[in-house]
Amino acid sequence: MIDKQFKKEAFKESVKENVKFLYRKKLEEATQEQIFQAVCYTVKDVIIDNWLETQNAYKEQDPKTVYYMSMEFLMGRALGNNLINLTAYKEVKEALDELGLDLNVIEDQEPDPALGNGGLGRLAACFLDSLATLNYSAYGCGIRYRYGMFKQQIKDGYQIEVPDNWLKNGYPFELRRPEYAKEVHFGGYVDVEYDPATGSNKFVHKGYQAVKAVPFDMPIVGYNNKIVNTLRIWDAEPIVDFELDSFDKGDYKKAVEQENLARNIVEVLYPNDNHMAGKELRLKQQYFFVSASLQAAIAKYKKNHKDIMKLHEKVTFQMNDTHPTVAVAELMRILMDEEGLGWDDAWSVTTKCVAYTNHTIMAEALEKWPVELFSRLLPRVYQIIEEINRRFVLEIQEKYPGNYDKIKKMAILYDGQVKMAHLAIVAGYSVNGVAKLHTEILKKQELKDFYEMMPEKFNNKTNGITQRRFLLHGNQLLADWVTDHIGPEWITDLSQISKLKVYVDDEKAQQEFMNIKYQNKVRLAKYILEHNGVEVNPRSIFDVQVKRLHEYKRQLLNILHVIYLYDQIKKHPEMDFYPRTFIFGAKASAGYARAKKIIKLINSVADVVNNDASIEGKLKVVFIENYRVSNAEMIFAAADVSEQISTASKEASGTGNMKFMLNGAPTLGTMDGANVEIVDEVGKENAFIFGLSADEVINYENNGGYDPRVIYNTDDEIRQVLTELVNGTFSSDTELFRDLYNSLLNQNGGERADQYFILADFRSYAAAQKKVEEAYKDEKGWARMAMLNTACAGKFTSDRTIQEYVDDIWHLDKVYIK
Ligand code: Z16
Repeated sequence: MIDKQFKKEAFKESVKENVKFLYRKKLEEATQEQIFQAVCYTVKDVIIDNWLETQNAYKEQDPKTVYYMSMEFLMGRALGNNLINLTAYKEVKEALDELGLDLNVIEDQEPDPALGNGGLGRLAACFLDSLATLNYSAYGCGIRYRYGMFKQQIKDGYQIEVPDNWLKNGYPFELRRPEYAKEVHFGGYVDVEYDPATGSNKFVHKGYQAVKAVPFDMPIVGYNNKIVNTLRIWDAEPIVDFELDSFDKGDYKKAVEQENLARNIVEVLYPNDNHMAGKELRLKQQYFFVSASLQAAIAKYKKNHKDIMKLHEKVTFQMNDTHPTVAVAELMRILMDEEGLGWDDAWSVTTKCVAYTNHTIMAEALEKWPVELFSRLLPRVYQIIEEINRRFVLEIQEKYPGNYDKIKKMAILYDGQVKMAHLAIVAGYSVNGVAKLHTEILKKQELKDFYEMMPEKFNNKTNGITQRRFLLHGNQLLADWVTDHIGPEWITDLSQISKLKVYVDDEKAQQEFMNIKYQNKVRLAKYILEHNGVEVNPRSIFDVQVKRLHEYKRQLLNILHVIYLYDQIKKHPEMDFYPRTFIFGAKASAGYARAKKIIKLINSVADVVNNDASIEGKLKVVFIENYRVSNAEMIFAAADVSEQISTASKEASGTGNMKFMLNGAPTLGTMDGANVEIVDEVGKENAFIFGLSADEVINYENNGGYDPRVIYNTDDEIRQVLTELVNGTFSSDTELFRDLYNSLLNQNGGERADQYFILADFRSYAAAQKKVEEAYKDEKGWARMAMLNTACAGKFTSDRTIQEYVDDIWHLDKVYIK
């Protein structure tokens, strides 16, 4: 119990009061959505007290602050999570019970704030939770998109994208802060003017369009420590008054343009994961929130510090991927043009303030902007990048005289492009990868030249997830069971969960653990029946692959294997087969045709398999519509098998893998990303590992690929599976899946045949799947393995990740609230 508001009676009164003043209604007359709003306002009242106290403590203690700069924050619902972190969940549930209300139903009223695509955005959300819980001063800095990640509907097996109007009914936890608004400038040109005051030239940006950036703050509640940090997301508004008073007075066209600019900028999240679309509006979004965030951070610093040269002692900016890396040049601009520093001083401060996290080696994700576009949109910032580049090229020449290849590979400006990763590495005081293997590949392959020139910058920070959302909230049965056995310390110290190891051979504990899994499977089966109209057997193996749809993640391998099993059962109806439910969930980028075709294939296979009475329900295939944070929590809790089957070297880390592990689902996966470290922790006998290694894949790639036709020609069963893509088995239109078929067998333009090594890994995947089945039949053995996965998940808390960032990169100070 934290505060008087959560004494049950006071809480109930407050909810009734809120329903009254918000809606002029009695509780009995209010809709569930209205009650949701009323409950949120009651909870927000408590949060605001803590928020004020936290910000006062920060003012008094003046700790160093991290600004986590990210285009994406995939927060998921706030109500349940806030109650969990206020340690008020159970009391509130009871209080609502007494009012005849169901907290689960009320939680379900909340739209998922889905201001992110997938792993990168969810990681940012887990990091904010851990920063607050570990008593660190932190801001998340991002964009308040009017429309977040689209809602996915499945019609006739096809994905339909529906706009996500998450602000429709008003979002109760956000606060508009117009007093902290900032101006951001686009376009125009730069004049050089002599400044008699300093006797030197200054650069003046003119003829630009301006937008007003208005911050909205969301509270980030730490677990049971009274800390409330802030996620600050920026909205855009036109600058009307300014325009009418300026020298442009009466410039109607410009006023309209500024109005449109403001409206467009924050309209929608680009729905691409691991892919750069190269749109001008995207660069506008990036500069918009970066400029506003930096201005706000510097204004805040200057309130109680005089010396801008010491900015790095109190402030650090972490750039989440290349998306916010224009921050490097924008910080230089502010320090020089607004704070009056010279180049060397500005560079010295900037390079102590900014750090960069790389999240991918996928070539199509690397951000490179055409110089023409960049310099037109951000003329002054571009000028600064030119100068950073000029000086860096000189450094390269000094270190590698006459080696023009180095310049070609490392310059920030080359071939008419601005290479954002290079800018981030040159300016950043830290460059990190997100899993051991990924960081090694960065050092040895992708960023080899940079590593050779500045090895001291490079480090690894293996990703993590918050156990507060993905166990305590998402799997309350298991959370209670864990607490009953080892106490509640795991909630803020996940390493404690290893204490469960003493129970893995205890039959009673095994039964309880598997019974909880069963109940969670029943809950998911009910959801599937309600949403898909498919009946699944909760006694079958729940084999789950949920993540963004991407060829490198190889959902295609999974569904081809399902087809293979289907063929086997049809051919040998008498054979031993343990019932299996293959569960998929995935959004495809709206413009990613092949990914959408894979969704259609999964649904087409599901139609055939689920309705074939001859296989007696041994095999079911389910595609869960609109996979998102809220249903993810339920899906992880119910999984028996965690599919992590990316082509080795391609998945930088993965974080879903950790959520499954924590919830007791062994990994069926490749030696990729953080899977490698999962196996290190749990032991290879408690995972199902298959496929080419990263080295083998990279070797093939550097030597022209491999020939999938050898496999096609020699393996009859694989050939049969592929043939069924184009012979009418799953669609009367035999051309429907032709592109998928071709992609596996034919090279196409610059794209190699089967560039993600699906056929190469097929047999070893099928063999690993066979081992899963054998292992599952051994009930005790399986229970032991599942429990060991939970017990060995301690490393994968984002609390550990954040502490490593603090120790090695940020050097933040802890703040305690009395
Ligand atoms: C993204 O979600 C990721 C990388 C990236 O460059 C862009 C986006 Cl939007 C993902 C990685 O694919 C995944 O392996 C990793 O776990 C996640 O970022 C968080 O680091």
